[in-house]
Amino acid sequence: MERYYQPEIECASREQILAWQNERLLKQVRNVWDNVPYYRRKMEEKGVTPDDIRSVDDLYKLPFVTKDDLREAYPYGLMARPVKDCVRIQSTSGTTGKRVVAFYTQHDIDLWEDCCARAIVAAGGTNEDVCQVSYGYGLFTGGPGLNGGSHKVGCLTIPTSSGNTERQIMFIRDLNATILCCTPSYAAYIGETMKEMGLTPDQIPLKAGIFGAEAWSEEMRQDIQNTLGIKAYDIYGLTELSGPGVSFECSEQTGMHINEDHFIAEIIDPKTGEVLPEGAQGELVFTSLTKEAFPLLRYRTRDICVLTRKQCSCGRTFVKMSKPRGRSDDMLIVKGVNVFPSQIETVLLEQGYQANYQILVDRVNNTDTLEVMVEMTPENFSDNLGKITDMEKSLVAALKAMLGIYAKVRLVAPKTIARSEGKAVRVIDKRKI
Ligand code: DLL
Repeated sequence: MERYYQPEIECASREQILAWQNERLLKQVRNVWDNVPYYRRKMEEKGVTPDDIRSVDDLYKLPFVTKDDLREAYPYGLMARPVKDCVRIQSTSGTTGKRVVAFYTQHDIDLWEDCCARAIVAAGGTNEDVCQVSYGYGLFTGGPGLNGGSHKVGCLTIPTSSGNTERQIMFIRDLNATILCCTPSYAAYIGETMKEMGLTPDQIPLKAGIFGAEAWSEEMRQDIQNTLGIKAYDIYGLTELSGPGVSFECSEQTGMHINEDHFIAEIIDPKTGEVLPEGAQGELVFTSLTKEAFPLLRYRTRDICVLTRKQCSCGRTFVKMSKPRGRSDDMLIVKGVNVFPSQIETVLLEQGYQANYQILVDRVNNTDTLEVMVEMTPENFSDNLGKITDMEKSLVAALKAMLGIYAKVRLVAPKTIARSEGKAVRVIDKRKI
């Protein structure tokens, strides 16, 4: 039977959800106009005042906020509350440009942890569960967010953070952990290590995993479910909007319910900014309705996905987003063709490989080159050159069928590619260097 953390909210009628959104949106727009000079300037530039926003239908009138705005306003320029009201910051890893720093009041943290608690209960969690949180702790939102959610549900929480994989497995087994929270790539690595230790799924007490923070394919889900003997649930979020728990998967495992009492989602055409109808693929844009310290209106995530309001068998009424196909800035354009790393991953897993791969893009004599380095698995490993060439050829053909372009394939021995304990680095694009 499906269980909910806050059933009266998660299963509210559409009218009720819309009523909450309308009321909170008006309040939030007035709040940023009054308290954030950066926002007021952006709204004035677009010729819009709080009086122009009377309901969610007027959302399109508001200007977008982008990562560039966050950089420009860094660090305090988008805060709607004085520092004395804030109790925490979290931050992104800042691999591209300046870090994003997000601020939280105690109330912000409370609501964020509720969102994470909804995800844990949707994955079957109760106060009888032991929840191991193997996302990184510290500035990254994964550890603190799921840790807080786990406390709210009343699970016994094991805050291992990431790394030290054998110790992770020791805790899972010794303390009978039933729920594992980490990135999907780390879950795969934990599974691989368990296999090497001779452990079969029935010797592992886990029953569910809550995996997110990076794109992962359906095939990778199957792989992790089989290796760990669990049901694997997706969870999505970003630092700018608190962290994990913006949306989460239910038992149907067909996309993530967006916590619409806190966030309004839109899909736009990333090129024109035009709002697209339900079912169309485009860039996800969020408006945070309840955040006090660091509210964002129409924030462009760069994540590409599809929204659906089709009734869900779990009983939740929140709109669902598909797994992000990738980020618009992760999308590779190779010889003019759009390539998402997730498409390559799908092919590799369909062909019996695991998600241990790296994509190398370069430009030689003014022509783009695409190379996929893939590990053989212990099962299909061979050191016979003829056999390896045959295996490479068959992958080249499968990739060509999926992508429409030639990708060179280089098979390497198991354990050649570095494993990730957090977000995996899949793409090395030398053209940018
Ligand atoms: O990754 C928050 C998080 C932590 C989500 C733990 C889920 C679990 P950032 O580091 O700010 O925050 O990165 C946000 O990661 O815009 C997406 O591109 C990507 N992302 C997050 N969740 C998913 C997911 C955290 N389930 C960026 N599937 C987002 C695909 C995801 N991509």
